Amino acid sequence: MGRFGGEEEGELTRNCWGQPDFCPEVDKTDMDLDAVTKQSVLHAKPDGLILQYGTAGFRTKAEHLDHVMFRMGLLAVLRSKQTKSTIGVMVTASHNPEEDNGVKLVDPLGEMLAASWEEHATCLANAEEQHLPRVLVDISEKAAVDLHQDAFVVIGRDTRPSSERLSQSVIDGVTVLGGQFYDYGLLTTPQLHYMVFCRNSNGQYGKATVEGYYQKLSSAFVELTKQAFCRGDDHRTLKVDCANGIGALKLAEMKHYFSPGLSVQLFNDGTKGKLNHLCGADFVKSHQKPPQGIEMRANERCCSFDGDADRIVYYYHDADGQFHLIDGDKIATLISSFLKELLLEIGDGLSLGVVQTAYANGSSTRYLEEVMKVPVYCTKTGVKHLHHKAQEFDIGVYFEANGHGTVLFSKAAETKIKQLAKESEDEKRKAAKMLENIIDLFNQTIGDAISDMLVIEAILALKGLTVQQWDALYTDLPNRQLKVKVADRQVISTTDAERQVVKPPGLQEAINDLVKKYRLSRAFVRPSGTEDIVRVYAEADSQENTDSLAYEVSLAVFQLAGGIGERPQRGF
Ligand code: 16G
Ligand code: MG
Repeated sequence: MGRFGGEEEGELTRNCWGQPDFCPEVDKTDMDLDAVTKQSVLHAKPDGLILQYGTAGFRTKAEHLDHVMFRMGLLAVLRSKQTKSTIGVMVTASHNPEEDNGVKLVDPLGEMLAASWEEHATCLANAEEQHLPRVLVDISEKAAVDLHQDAFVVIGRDTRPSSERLSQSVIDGVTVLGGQFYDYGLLTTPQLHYMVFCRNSNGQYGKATVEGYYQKLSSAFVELTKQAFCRGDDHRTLKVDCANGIGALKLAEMKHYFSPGLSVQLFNDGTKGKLNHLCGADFVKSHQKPPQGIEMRANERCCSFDGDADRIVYYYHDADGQFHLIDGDKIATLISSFLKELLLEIGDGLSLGVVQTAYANGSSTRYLEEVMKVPVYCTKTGVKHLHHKAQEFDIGVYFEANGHGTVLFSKAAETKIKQLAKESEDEKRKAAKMLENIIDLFNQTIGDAISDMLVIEAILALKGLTVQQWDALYTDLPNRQLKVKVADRQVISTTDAERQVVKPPGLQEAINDLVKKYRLSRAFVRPSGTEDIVRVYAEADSQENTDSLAYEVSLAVFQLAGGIGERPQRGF
């Protein structure tokens, strides 16, 4: 048998979508496909299992993922050769239950994997064992991969019990294709994104070590807050629910770097509870209640990370014991108003834009546009969509309501700010210096709970704002999210950043009629990218009306889009 598993070159075959294809003409001697075949047997694909590289990579029960991990190791090598850069592989399933796992690739600038490679990833993950070598060759050909190039892959993983073994499978994939690798072990997702960018910018973005990450963020935080703490406001504490995930380990290591400016008290640190179980940012946002395992006193500032620490939400109990959630929308508002003030001070005409999704509370959009006079844009759900839109501004703020977001500064904006911080006169220089530190404090590769937390804490300290004052910027419209089970969620297709349904016919008209019945109302539906369900979102003038609207829209989805199982019920 030859190195290509005995297949003849140029022979008519089927590609991974089952269409006839010609075996491509790449120099296969640069991939030891025999070795791949042998190793792959040790990471065999379960028969008939089809998975999709979704919004945030592959995600399913951990026991079904071994072959996917091995193959993403292979793919990372090809992507690294093609881009002539270091590529990241993160093993995590974020806020999903502990039994799940997942994997995503990180592109050279620390961004999410390019869309065309998501297709390659899906192809490779679903190839039957005997077609694997051919699919690898096919991808190399289609993507014009120079197989003579060296490849380097960095790997990180969260704290799930399955993650260590699965990241070993990634390493098997990398090494069998001759790639070099560095295994960072336990990392938050945003830390891995940071490492990738540091390496590909030759250290310009920062030092590609955990220590380098702690130092870069902490020194920016300390510099930025010097002014506030000089006023004597030096005793700030924050309670952090770490979702029993990786955020707890990393924050415990890091907190000494930014204390005494801020002291954090960690809860759900993984010593007792289960990952993401009744805690974490996703739980708090979707249930609109505090996590278990945290002691909250009236008016105390608390926040929750999700399982891989790329999302954050804040909250507090008021004196009457009422719970108040401060989600991604309000975080974006706080950050944008602070940035806008600084930009006015430096007066340099740099553009500021805010990017949201359809899930953004209507009150937040109104406040940003009408009170703050900031342009707001809406994209489809998923970080990559928001991130790309935010790159169009000098300064682009993006946040999903669920608490995932960051701020991007264009190269030109960064240069301008650095120059002003050196040259201009006093007031201007002070504002420019603050912006300079803010640039360093944000993780510009992806939303990062630790970095966002430090930015928020710095702003609150500098502005002398309490959590209640922040919350009072605007009042959220009551909102409700529901899930509907349908036979095939792909029967629903949407347009206008997921705000309008195109198919099935009649559904949008039905939603429009229902929305008309209520005041200040809005509703939309979209197929989830991470679960086998359709999501329904509604908001209106009162919680009662919102719940009623959400129920009626769910029923319309059930009836017009092939609902299965129990019909949606009134009351929650
Ligand atoms: C993923 C996305 C998140 C999005 C969510 C939507 C990334 C890194 N994460 O977690 O941004 O809000 O999916 O899930 O892109 P859904 O499609 O099930 O509503
Ligand atoms: Mg996450």
